[in-house]
Amino acid sequence: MADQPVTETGLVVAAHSRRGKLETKSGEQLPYLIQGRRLRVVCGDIVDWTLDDQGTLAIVTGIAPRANALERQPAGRPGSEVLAANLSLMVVVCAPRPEPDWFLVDRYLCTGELMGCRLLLASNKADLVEHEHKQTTMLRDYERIGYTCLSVSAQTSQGMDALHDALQEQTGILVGQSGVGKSSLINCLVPGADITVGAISASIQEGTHTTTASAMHDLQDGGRLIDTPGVRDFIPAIPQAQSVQAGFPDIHSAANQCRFSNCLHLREPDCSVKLAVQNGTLSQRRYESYKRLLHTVTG
Ligand SMILES: Nc1nc2c(ncn2[C@@H]2O[C@H](COP(=O)(O)OP(=O)(O)OP(=O)(O)O)[C@@H](O)[C@H]2O)c(=O)[nH]1
Ligand SMILES: [Mg+2]
Ligand SMILES: [Zn+2]
Repeated sequence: MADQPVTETGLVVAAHSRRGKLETKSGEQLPYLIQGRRLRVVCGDIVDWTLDDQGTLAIVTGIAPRANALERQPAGRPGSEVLAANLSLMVVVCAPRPEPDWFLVDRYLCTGELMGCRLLLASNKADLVEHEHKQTTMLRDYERIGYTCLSVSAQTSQGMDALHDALQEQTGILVGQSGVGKSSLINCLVPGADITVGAISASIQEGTHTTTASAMHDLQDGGRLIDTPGVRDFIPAIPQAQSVQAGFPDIHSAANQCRFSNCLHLREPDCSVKLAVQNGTLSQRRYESYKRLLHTVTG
């Protein structure tokens, strides 16, 4: 009788529908194929695998329970789509060009909070000084909430040591609009990564969606970092309206004097969140982000 194939565990470092690449426990990288139609594997997943008969391909047979998952609601259809798993840190990348979408930044921060991730805002292209003032003002707002914001430049390497330090021993993910420089930052942090980067379109001043699949990279001195395709839209998969405020620490802490414990801070009387917006202790822009996201979640 033939020997039973030995099942081992591995870490998914690249995933494209049924195929991808995993890292074995000994650190070797192997291409994989998923067995069965129902399994859906993403970057960061820990999977069970056996070697195929040729000894060159890993056959993935199962996924370990996820500690957390980055999930979005696909536009126009119900349910949720998992984009990456088992993350300890989310780095939300923005830049003065393309024109920042701060509501998108807020949606990512909310998602990271609900996932229990550490959060970091990386403002890239700090070398584009003509935009410095506006960018700094926005970042100060986020710092006031308690988020760490780093001004970095993949071009001049400004701030890269601080970003490198923040990523130590973390499983991090870079998220943000197309063209903000996520792949460029990884090229800076990981010698030899050599990821293709794409120019900002001259006509519409937007990124050109250069990265098309997530991939995980090992950092020098420990830590891993996932590069993701840039997005135009990202609708977090949040099951209940009440959860949204748990993803906005500034709103959550202003809510302690609301008359109703289940106050959504919309039209309820004696709402301390609305009062905080009126007297300027809570950012009107963040409150608007909260309301827009709440509206999206509740349809
Ligand atoms: N001036 C300047 N340009 C940068 C910097 N970082 C990246 N860029 C440029 O911005 C453009 C987009 O960079 P990418 O790294 O491809 O951006 P991305 O976020 O990975 O984009 P997608 O893969 O489409 O999501 C390229 O032309 C880069 O050269 C920077 O620090 N300063
Ligand atoms: Mg990219
Ligand atoms: Zn309230």
